[in-house]
Amino acid sequence: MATDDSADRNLPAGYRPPRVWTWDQPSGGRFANINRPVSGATHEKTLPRGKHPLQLYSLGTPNGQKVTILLEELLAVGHKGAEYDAWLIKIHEGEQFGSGFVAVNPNSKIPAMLDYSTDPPTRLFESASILLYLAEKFDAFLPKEHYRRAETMNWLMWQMGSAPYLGGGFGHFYTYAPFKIEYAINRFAMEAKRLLHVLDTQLGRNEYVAGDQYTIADIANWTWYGGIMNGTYDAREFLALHEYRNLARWTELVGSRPAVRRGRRVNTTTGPEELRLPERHSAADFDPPAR
Ligand SMILES: N[C@@H](CCC(=O)N[C@@H](CS)C(=O)NCC(=O)O)C(=O)O
Repeated sequence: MATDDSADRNLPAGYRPPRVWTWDQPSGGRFANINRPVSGATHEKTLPRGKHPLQLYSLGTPNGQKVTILLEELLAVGHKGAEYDAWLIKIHEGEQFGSGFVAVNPNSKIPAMLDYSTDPPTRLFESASILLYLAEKFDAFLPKEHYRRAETMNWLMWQMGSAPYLGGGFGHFYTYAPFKIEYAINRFAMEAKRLLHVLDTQLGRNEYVAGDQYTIADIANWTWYGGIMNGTYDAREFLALHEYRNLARWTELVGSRPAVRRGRRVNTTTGPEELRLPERHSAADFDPPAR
């Protein structure tokens, strides 16, 4: 509840929250047309199914790329069972509200996955849940020793808890909101810098996020924190990202892995043409198209 009795400083000036909030106007901004205050399907639509046991329904955002990077890493070390079909879900067109998608993820967010190698098929949603499921299924990128495993989980959960501040808070108000709100930008720039400093400090003491091994904690954090270092939200100058030298080292280290380079292309539909791969159904899809 607001503590200041004067509404003059509110934005817009004079605004007072009503006694009961009602959904009577779009909020403006990039996601206004798809946001609703209720969950559930808006239309009937079955999901496509390809030939592999793992069916991924996603988009090449930081949360989506986590899964495709791990799948490409698993394939790179020889886990043939990690072959997958990656289908595109156009979230800006509301495809996450189709009945088939909602049956896999009642929260209507990418990434979502079905594993048909189990009976009944296993449904998966929440990117960290998918990472953990795959790491356990293939016994890879998740250390077994007590301390290392706990550290991996610590940093995996830290990333999941911090993403709404980095993306939904800083990214939203600095980049996507229809107008700039100083209060919101200050609040979330402060938090974004604090988070960047947490990770930079950890990477000053360790080669990888959870210690001396590359794990699912690196994959989860790289798509977000490596992303912002590489230009997401166009905030390099605003957040003085050059200050985070350890983060810069690790961003480059992880980003140069061939599986990371492949995984980040999957379900990507924007950016340079050669880095896009809207759908992926086999390793051959990465080959440059014949001219
Ligand atoms: N905590 C979820 C967040 C997933 C999420 O926010 N996905 C976004 C794209 S990165 C989405 O599907 N947005 C569509 C919408 O909000 O309707 C996860 O890590 O999987």
